[in-house]
Amino acid sequence: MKLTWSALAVVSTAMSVVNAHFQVAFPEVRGPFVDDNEPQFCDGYTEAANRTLFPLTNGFITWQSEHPTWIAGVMISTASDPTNFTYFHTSSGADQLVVGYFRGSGTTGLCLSVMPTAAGIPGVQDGANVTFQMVFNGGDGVLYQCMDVTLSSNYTIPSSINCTNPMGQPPTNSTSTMPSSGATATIVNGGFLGLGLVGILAAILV
Ligand SMILES: [Cu+2]
Repeated sequence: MKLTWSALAVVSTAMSVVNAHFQVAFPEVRGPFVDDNEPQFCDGYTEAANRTLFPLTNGFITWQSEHPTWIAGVMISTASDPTNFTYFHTSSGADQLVVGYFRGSGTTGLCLSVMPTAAGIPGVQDGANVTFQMVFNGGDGVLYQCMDVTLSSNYTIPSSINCTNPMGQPPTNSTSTMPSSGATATIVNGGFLGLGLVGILAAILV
């Protein structure tokens, strides 16, 4: 019986690794990561929660990935309690983006540069309650995590939270859509900086 349970534990651990997708570390997400729910809106959390301060300019999102290559982007809602995807769309139905979709690589120490006001989205201003929804595809479907924040021109992210290699850029095209597959998508925007640094490091090592 003991053997059976440890075998089950091994299988369970292996499955959780397989199912793991991506996890945001900063700013705080709506609730504890639930990998089975990550294909759903806001990782399954439909109500705003754990609202924290976020800078009006020069912000970033730190995160990690279990997939070595991926496509990522960040949508924004200016509603105080966005409960479904409609709140993250423009009036024309496109994804409302603060980080345009781009292809990148890496698993740890990842961060996305977020300039909330750069896209010129109405309502993105000092004191506004907004929600970021990070969108990710590492090859096993589109995944989501949400961060409810209050934008503040007086707030600076503590130096203890590191973003040494920011990736992503403000979207230049508001109609950008999430590529349907990590394998075939083209680089929509950004991403070259991080990949370029990896290339330089590889060149040095060689
Ligand atoms: Cu995954």
